[in-house]
Amino acid sequence: MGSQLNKLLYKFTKMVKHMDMEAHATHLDQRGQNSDRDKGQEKENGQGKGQEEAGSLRTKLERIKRDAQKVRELILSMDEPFIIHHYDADGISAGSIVYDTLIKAGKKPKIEMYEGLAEEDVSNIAREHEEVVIVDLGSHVENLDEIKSVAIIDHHQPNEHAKKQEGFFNPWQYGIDGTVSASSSTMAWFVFRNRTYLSLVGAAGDVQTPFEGLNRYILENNKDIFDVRFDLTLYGRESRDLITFFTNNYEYYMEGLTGNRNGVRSFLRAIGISDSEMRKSYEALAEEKKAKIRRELVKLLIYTEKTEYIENIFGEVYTIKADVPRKDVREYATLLNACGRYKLGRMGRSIALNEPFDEKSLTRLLNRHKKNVRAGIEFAKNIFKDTGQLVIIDGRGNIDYSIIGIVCGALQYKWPSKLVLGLANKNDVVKISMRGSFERQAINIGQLLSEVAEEVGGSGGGHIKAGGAEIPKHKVQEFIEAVERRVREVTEEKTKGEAESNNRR
Ligand SMILES: [Mn+2]
Repeated sequence: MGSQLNKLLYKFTKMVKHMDMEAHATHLDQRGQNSDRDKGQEKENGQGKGQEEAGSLRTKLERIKRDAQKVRELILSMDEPFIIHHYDADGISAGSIVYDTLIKAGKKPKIEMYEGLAEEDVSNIAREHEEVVIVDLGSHVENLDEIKSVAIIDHHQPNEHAKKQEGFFNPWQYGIDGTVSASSSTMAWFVFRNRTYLSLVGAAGDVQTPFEGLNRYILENNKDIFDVRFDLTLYGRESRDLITFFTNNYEYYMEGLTGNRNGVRSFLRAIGISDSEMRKSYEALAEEKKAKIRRELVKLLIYTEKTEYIENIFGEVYTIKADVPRKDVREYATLLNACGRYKLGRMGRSIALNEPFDEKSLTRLLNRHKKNVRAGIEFAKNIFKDTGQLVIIDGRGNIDYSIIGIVCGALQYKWPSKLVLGLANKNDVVKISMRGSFERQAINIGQLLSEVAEEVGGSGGGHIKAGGAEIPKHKVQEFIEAVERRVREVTEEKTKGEAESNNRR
C-alpha cells in the first residue's frame, strides 16, 4: 500500500508540475503546440478522442461543409424568416448565430423561443409563416412539410420524416453522435461561420465537454477565439469566490470541503491563502496561488483515498479570448440557461450576442434562481425517501421541473453509493431527473432512463452520471419499480463478477 501511494504521489505531482509549467508559459502559442502534440496529427479532422472515427471524419467534413453551404443558401434566400429556437443555452446560442447573420444580411427575421415543438405547434406556425428556421428542435416531428420553406439545424436524433426535408442539417446524417460531438450551435456555426464563440458555448451548455468531433474541429481551427488549457475543471472558476467554489462543488465529494464552508476556509488558510484572496475567484488569483491550491488538492485527495477524482477534477478548460460576459464557456452557458429557464429569450439572446444588457436584472435573475434552488434543496432534505438502491425526491407540486435536476445533483453527495431520482410535474407529464456517482459507474444513467422511460411510454436519455426523462403521470410507480429492478440486476451482476475475480486471485 505504501509503495502504491508513493507511485500515485509521484504520478500526480508530475501531472501538477506539468500544469504549473503550462500556466507559467507566457507565450500562448506554446500552449497550443503542447496540446497539438498530445493530439498527434488529428488536428485536421478535429478528433481528440475516439480514434476509430478519425480517418473518416475528414471525408465527412467535406460533406458537412457542402451541405452547410446549401442550408446557408436556403436560409439567406428567405426574406422574413421566422426563427424558432430551443430554450436552453444551446438553443439560444444557435438561434443567436442564425439571427445575427440574417440581421447582418439585411433581412427582417422574427425570432421566438420554444420549450418544445409539438406537431400542433408546427401546424400553427405553418399557418402564419412561409419561411421558417428551426434551431435545436424539430428533428422528431412528423409534419414539417406543412411549412412552405423550412430549414432545421439540430443535433437530436432525427426521424425519417425530418431527414427527408431539403433544409435539414444534423450531425447524425453523417454518422456523428450529436449527443457528444456536436451541438446545434456547432451545426449553426458550420452553416454561417459567424459568432464563433457561441458554437462552443452551446456545446458546453449541452455538456459536450471535453470537446471532441466537430466541436474539437472548431476549437482547433479557431485559436484566435478560444483558449484551451489544463486546469481545475470544477464549476465556477470565474464567477464564484474561492470558498463557494469549493463548498458548492457537489460533483466530486471532497472530504471536509464539499458542503462545508468552514472546512474550506480552514483548508485555504492552512495552505496560505489570505482572507481577502478567499473572496476572489480562482481565476483572479496570482498564478503561484492557483498552483499551490492544485498541489494541495491533489495531496488531500490522495490522503483521503479519493485518487479517482484527481483525473476528473483536472482537465481541459475552455475560455473565450474576446471581451464577453463570461470567459469560461460553461459559465457563459449557465447565464443563457438561466434566461431560458425563466422564459427570458430576448435577454438570453442579448447576452449571447454580447450586447449591453441590464446587469442588475441578470443578477436579480441569478439570485432568484439560487433562491429557488436553495428552497428546493431544503424541501428535498425533508421529504426524501431512501429505498435502499435509490433515494427518491418527490418534488411534484413543490419543486419546479426546471430545477429538479440541480436539486438532485446538489444532494447526491450525501449518498455516494446510491442513485438519486427526482420527480417534478411538467405540464401534463412527470419530469424525471437522475444523478449518480462513481461507485455506480456500472450503471449508465442516460441509457437506463432511455430504456425504462420507453417501456412506460415516455422518453429519456442523458449521460453516464446524469440523465432525465418524461413519463406519463399515471406511470410513476411502474417506472420507479422498473428502475429499481434494473439497478438490482446490474448490482448483482457486478458483485458476482467481483466475487469471481477475487476467487481467481
Ligand atoms: Mn441542444
